[in-house]
Amino acid sequence: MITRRMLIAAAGLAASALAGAPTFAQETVKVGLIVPMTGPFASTGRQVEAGARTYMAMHGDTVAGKKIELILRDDAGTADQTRRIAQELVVNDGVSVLAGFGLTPLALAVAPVIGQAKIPAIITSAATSSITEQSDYYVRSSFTLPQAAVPVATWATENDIKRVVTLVSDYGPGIDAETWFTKEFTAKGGEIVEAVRVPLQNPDFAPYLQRVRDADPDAIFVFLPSGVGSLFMKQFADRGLADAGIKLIATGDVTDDDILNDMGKPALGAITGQHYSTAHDSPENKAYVEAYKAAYPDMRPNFMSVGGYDAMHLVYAALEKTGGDATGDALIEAMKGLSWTSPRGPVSIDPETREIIQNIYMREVKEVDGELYNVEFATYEAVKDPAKTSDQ
Ligand code: VNL
Repeated sequence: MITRRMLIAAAGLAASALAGAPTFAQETVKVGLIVPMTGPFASTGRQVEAGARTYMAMHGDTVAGKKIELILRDDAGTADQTRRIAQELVVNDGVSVLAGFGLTPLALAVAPVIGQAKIPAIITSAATSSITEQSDYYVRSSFTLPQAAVPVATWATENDIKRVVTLVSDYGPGIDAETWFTKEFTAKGGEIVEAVRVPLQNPDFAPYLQRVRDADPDAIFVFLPSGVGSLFMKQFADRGLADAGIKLIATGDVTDDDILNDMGKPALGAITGQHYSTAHDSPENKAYVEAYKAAYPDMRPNFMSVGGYDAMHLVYAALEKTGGDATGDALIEAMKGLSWTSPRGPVSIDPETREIIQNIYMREVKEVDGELYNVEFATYEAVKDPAKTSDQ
């Protein structure tokens, strides 16, 4: 005989079984963020983390019924560690997405891991064009050096700059910057007087800058990775290049908003091309800078931070599109073709190349209210990575 007491007990059991089971709406999607938080490129890691966390502060930590968990890991800028950490995050933590990768060799190190796990890796920082060709699971929220360097070259030829010395870090993004600046600049009638490549680690610019001064070009075109610009700017001033009338043109990595304010007078007047400036004038950027500074009062958001911010947007928007399906193939497919308004301006993900299509702004370093900023004065709209466009 079934008694009333037995029924109540059964109902209680069922209720507790339900309470114990993870309800669908509470499921967690883990995002593994691997960046250098220590070592010479720690500023990149700090900025990417701050951008990603600011996105979550502004948009909450649930999307499509899933709770988003960000797991931050420091690879100290060493490719072996990037690969090992990526493996651990996949196998032990069960992440659905990887993101980060402060430098090109670090991004390249995870290609075999994401290919095997079949999960997306969102590149927030590294900017050598060819990285995304090494796996179908890469998608980029940063930029590529050809994308930034070509507009700088176009602008130079239209502004009476005829003879240029190029100076770049001697690795992937530097070679990309040199190649694509030169291609555009010479196609439009400019002349490259000399091409200088400096070591990535501990560069001493002084001897090279002396050579540049002797060559007496109209301008020097420079690419150096984020963080290295301060030392360059000091030696540029010390060697009297600006006084000799040699103009500084560069990709925005050199006048990085993170360090620009400390560069002082020598940076004034530098002309750069890039996709993000703290000073970008839009409601979206105003809201971003405000939220960022509320959480990180001692920092200024730079282009690395916006790579972190938009990486999180990619995760959120892809999950919304898949209705919460966080399997790798569903996510990477959903990311292709997404478009949105970033703090940097209008952007989209090229479905063919998984590269970000974005405006490249020409900027001049100016003093505004006692601080140095990259002030935008011209826009090249919806620039694709030229290294992957067949008509180039
Ligand atoms: C890279 C490109 C790194 C641009 C950067 O800063 C940068 C890279 C650390 O691809 O290694 O500003």
